[in-house]
Amino acid sequence: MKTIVVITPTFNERENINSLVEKVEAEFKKLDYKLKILVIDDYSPDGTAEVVLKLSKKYKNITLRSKKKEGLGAAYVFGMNYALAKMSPDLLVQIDADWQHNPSLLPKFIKKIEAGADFVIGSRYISGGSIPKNWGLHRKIYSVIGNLIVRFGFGALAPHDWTSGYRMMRTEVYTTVRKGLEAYSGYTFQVAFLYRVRTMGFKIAEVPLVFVDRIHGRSKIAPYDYIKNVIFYVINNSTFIKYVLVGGVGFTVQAVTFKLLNAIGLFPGLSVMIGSFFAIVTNFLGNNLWTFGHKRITGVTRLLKKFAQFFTTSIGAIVIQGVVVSAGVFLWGRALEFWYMIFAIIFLVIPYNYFIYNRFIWKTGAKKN
Ligand SMILES: Nc1nc2c(ncn2[C@@H]2O[C@H](COP(=O)(O)OP(=O)(O)OP(=O)(O)O)[C@@H](O)[C@H]2O)c(=O)[nH]1
Ligand SMILES: [Mg+2]
Repeated sequence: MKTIVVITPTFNERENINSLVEKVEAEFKKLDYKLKILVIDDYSPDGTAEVVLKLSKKYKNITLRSKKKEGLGAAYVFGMNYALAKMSPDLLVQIDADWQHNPSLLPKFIKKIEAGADFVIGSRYISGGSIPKNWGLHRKIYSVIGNLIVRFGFGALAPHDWTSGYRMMRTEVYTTVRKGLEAYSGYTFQVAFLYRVRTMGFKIAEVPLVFVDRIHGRSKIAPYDYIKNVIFYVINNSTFIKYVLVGGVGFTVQAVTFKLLNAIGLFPGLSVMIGSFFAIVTNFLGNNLWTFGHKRITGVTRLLKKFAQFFTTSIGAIVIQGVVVSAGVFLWGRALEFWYMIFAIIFLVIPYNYFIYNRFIWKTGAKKN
């Protein structure tokens, strides 16, 4: 029989933990799994630990570990490492103690695993899932926008819910992604964890989660800090967002040079060429140092060779804009000429360059050439 370890982190969940544990126990009566429950409590001042100790007298499969307060991610890393060392799990579960993650979904999670998934998420952003109707507008916006930023940054159509903390996984998923996870001691842990799971190519499934508001106790999340940390994490890990930001700087350099040179009396045709050259240099350096920093080109000869290649491919972007703007003017006249250029940049130049950079300039294994 397979062993499943359900880990729940607690901080001041005295009013929730008893009924939650009872419900998890009840769910597993119907299932052919050996259940173990692991509560990671950060010395909650409200006496959560005493309630768990009482429960552990009634159910022999409950373990309580207490530690100093270090945040949600730290509690999970501690709990998962403990489970690996002492509880021989085949499956691991992350569940909040505050009843926002209904244990009645656990059999559905297990079905997904049995059907071949490695990692299952209780998802609020798929059909059948939802966030609380009574949440204030700002909380709804934080949650929805936070998820969209992550999905856009990572180019991820799926999974749909990156910040949900209701998850089940095969143990090997954790052992594969665990290295370095200690760095994410707070709520960003969930995003960093899932990013690694997805990057390693594990099969991810989602189960709709109706996420209700807490009834007892208080939320520990600081939404503003949370979304700020998530955005930093995504920017730091998303090649595409870095590429767009560097492109924005390049565009600004070009515009400023153009205006300055024109102001000192240079012929605009010449200013625009000098401006484009500066933008190309800015893009090359910015992308080499930051966007593709993990594949950085080094050495004077290689840098010059790659810059020549970069310069040549940039001509493609110039031609694309030339063709689109000319076609626009030819078909619909000059009134919208600026917008033809913007259209060409957003829908053609950005994808074109991104493709070329990944495929030719900073291609994987580029060091060998
Ligand atoms: N051990 C431990 N548990 C924590 C810590 N912070 C939060 N938790 C627990 O993690 C779970 C989720 O925390 P919540 O504060 O409910 O966060 P949330 O569910 O994202 O936010 P709400 O929707 O506002 O409840 C709960 O079971 C908390 O008790 C912590 O620092 N240590
Ligand atoms: Mg909660």
